Amino acid sequence: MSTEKTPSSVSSSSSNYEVCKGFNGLDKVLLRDARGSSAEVYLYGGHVTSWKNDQAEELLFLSSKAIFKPPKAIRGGIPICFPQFANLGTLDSHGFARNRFWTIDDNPPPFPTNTLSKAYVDLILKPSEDDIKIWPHSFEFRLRVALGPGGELMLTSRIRNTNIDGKPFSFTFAYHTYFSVSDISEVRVEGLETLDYLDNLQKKERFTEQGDALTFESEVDRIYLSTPTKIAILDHEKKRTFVLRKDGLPDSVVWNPWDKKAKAMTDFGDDEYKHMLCVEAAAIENPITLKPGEEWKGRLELSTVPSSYFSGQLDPQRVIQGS
Ligand code: TA6
Repeated sequence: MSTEKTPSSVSSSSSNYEVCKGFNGLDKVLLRDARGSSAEVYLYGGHVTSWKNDQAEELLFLSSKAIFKPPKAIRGGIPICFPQFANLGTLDSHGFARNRFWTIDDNPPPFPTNTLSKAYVDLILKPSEDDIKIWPHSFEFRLRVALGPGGELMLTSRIRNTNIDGKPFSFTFAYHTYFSVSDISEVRVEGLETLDYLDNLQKKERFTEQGDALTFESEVDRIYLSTPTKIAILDHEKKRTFVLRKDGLPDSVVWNPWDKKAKAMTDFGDDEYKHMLCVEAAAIENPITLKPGEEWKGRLELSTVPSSYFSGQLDPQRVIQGS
């Protein structure tokens, strides 16, 4: 991964962000919140590659072998899977949004909710002629990436069907988030207990999760169905709990390639599986269908809480049931 250049600051009445050159000269947007948290978004893929708290600690995993060169998707951060999740269709794995160049949308339509901080940017993706050849639909995909007053990272996708031939279209979707964890064998995921899932390691056979929190000791690749709007990822060693909130995204994918798959991936370090976990807010089981003129919204909010026995935050139920 190569060097970076000095940013040029862009401040509009409502938002302020900086645009600069990232790895391989790719354009990226820097967001900074007054309290010190920050985020980076590459226009290539509309891809968040960094989210840091007010202590400048990186909260997302980005592979040291990530390739910042089209058509390869960036390994880590938050790739966006659209209009197809994984191989659930005729397109390449996870669709094409993650390996297209997005642009900054300086004149977005009114945003549904008030973004409290000014640290946000609006991106937009529209299909190219080549995209329409492989997926014959016209759409506008607007993505707002924002930092909240408490350092939360919020991604809001608005996808509109702009077909003029009256045709509806259907798609599947995921925020393929790579969380940075201290030691995968010390991590627990709370909120998916007793739910059904499709196991990608067993031909998508359907199983029911046992009662306890998820822990990890081997490869996992599962699509949990109809999951709660809040999920907790507890990293004991870091005494940190990630809280994932989601709207319009009923499913959750949990993935860790473990050692063998890690070795097989050229853009992933052999031991890096120990320090990452993907928990992905998704819409997979029931594809989203939009008629012309209709718009879908899918929102992800990530935050962290210190998890210690004293704060009671180690009691995931308090995290899941709390505000
Ligand atoms: O989200 C889980 C998954 O679909 C896994 O099956 C694995 O393939 C992973 O995504 C990574 O996919 P990628 O196409 O980025 O190599």
